Amino acid sequence: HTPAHLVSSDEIRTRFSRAMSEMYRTEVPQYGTLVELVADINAQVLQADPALQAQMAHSGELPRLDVERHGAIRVGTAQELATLRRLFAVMGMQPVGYYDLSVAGVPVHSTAFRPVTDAALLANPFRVFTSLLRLELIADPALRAQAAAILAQRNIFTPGVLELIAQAEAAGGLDSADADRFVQEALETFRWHSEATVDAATYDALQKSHRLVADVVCFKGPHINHLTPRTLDIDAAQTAMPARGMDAKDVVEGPPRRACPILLRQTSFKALKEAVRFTDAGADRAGAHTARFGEIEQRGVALTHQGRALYDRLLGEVRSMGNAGSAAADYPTRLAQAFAQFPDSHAELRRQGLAFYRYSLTAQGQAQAGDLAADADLEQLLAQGLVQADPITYEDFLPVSAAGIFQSNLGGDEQKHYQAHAAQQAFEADLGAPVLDEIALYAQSQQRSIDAVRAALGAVTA
Ligand code: OOG
Ligand code: NI
Repeated sequence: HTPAHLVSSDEIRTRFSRAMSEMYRTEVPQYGTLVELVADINAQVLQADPALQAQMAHSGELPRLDVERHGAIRVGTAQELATLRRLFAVMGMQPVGYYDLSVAGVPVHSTAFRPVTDAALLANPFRVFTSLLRLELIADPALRAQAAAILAQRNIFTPGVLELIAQAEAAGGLDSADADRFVQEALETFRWHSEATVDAATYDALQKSHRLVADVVCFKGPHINHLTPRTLDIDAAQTAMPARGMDAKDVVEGPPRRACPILLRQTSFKALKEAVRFTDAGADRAGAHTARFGEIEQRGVALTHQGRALYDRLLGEVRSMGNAGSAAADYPTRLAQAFAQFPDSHAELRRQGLAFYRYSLTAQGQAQAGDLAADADLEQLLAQGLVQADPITYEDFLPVSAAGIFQSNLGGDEQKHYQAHAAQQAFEADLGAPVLDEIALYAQSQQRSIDAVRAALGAVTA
């Protein structure tokens, strides 16, 4: 627990996510437009769907909706990744999940830093999808060595933030004034720098290896490349984007539209072309770099291992049909057809053990708690209206979707292929810690809610 004079890590995370949002709004004004669009659509959806409004109010998710967003960054060295882990820990964010993007032609592997407890997620679920460049996937040994040498020379953290991280680790937190300083210093790591650290020729060579390699290696820091607000109707938002001047990606990544949303659906507006200055600027050409974009997402219920396996199988089937993948014109139709096999009511998802739920006593259940056995059958209690089951929101990411988002925003059409394998152990060694298993976290959260229901029943009976 946080000593009295220190602010909570939830509070630091909230201040940081607000500061990031303000900074990105100034850097990429279309992000501000997107946030406004999402707010309009969310208000309409909640007004039109009182049941959803009631369910989100009951689960405590309504107040977090307006502040909810994720961001993404890409770093180049183990030391950068390990220091980010310590920086995010000050804000109560732990590395959750391992994502291998090399299978999708992107030379990185990733984790998501996010809060993990039920209370912290409700307070502010801010997450940062964080990717580490896999230098070993640069084929040309000379270029690989050059990239490593360039990265070895940069320091993406201010001296101030390094001191404050150490101070927070030693004291178990920061007081309010230090928390504000920490936020300001940490922001510097995520800021956009238009001066590249390399000359135009080096940028071109790295860009040719993979556009992402140039993005990671050629700048002073790992600029935040998007921030993503949460919408309650991604199709409505997607349709409304062009009218507000945004160049929307063609398809929504993830599962199709359903009555009971599962996992995560995402779409983005394409990255902007921004002026950059190389170290030999003025010589021959004006530099430009495309990296930063906007994204929106709709979150649904978290799936069990079994539900996730079904999702992966159905998505795989749709994507392997024809060779255009999700670019094919009939992709949305095929996706919807394939997912007809995925039960689409919460009762079925629950009964078949496909998704996670948080159980609680209803008002009626509380009134009758004394007359009920602590080991009463949950489904029966649900049927009797004594217990209610709220879907547990998926707080993580999807590798195939992430690859789609990466690709649509790197520009260029070339599709790379890597003979790489998932390398979770190497990633964790670089991170300096194991990543948490997201499905275990959802299972624990569900189990805690069941234990609490049984305790409430037992407490009165005993
Ligand atoms: C990260 C792309 C992945 C998501 O929401 O799946 C991502 C990146 O482009 O760095 O943010
Ligand atoms: Ni994203």
